[in-house]
Amino acid sequence: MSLLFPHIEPNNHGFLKVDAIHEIYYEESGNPDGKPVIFIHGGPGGGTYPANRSFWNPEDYRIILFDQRGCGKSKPHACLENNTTWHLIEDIEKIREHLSIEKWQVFGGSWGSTLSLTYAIKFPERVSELVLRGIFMLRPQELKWFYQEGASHIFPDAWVAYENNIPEEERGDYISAYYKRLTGDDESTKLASAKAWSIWEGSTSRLITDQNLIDKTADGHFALSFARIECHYFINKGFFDSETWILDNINEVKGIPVTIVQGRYDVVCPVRSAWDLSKALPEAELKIVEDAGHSAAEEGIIAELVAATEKYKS
Ligand code: STX
Repeated sequence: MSLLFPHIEPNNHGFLKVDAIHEIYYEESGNPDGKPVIFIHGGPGGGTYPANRSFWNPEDYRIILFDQRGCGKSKPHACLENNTTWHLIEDIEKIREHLSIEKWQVFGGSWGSTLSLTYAIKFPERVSELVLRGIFMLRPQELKWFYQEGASHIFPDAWVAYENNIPEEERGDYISAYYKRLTGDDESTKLASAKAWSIWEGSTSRLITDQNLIDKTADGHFALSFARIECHYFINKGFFDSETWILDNINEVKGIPVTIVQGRYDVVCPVRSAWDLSKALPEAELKIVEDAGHSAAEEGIIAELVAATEKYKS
């Protein structure tokens, strides 16, 4: 049984030209006079899907989705130029102004939580609430856990393909080794590396491995933007000027209601980060779902996310 609201089609969609290179896809669904919410997708590099519209009652909410630079329907695909956290923050403001929205709910999981928190730190007056899932703050220990050593001990079977894509002498720093291949001139190496990187994440995102998610992450078009953009952000440490930038600046969001939904067995973004965030934000509500992993598609996670959007709807 799905606890999501029924599938809906957008009432409006378009492309916003944000600079000389990038055009950003955005769409609006639900009630045009409802409470505005913006959905911030993961990765970075993941893109949005129609099911992402269904975390809110469409009678109550004006639901806005957009594909971050280089992802989904945004153009040019997988482009790393002019593509940093700070460009994405500016794009969110451009979409808000374009749609004449004063203030909105900001909803994001995984990298979507990183970007949601960063936006709220920069523009707290624009955020009515934060609904966050699978907390990721892009700290060195979080990257090391998933891309170097840690998650590899829980999924050694899935790790083999990620590891084998890189020659032994370069395995001391997988992010650098992948970056070289994902940004190099050899198209077949680039595609093979993108798939290996992306499938690793697809194989580890659900409590119970889901072949549909693995197939999605194995798709060449998806993998190229997902892997290239993720690796570009990670080698650049999220373009933050300190390793703990979000926690260092968390005081800026202290007036905003925050709900954090976190799977206990999230192997991509372990619960430690949600815990650290909730300690820094004592007013935030932390919901640990005992039988879930990282994905927003897991039942217990959906139930808590929908409970939060229902609570915040009026
Ligand atoms: N990246 C985490 C993230 O945002 C570190 C993310 N994790 N899994 C996904 O996105 C997919 C479900 C798109 C594979």
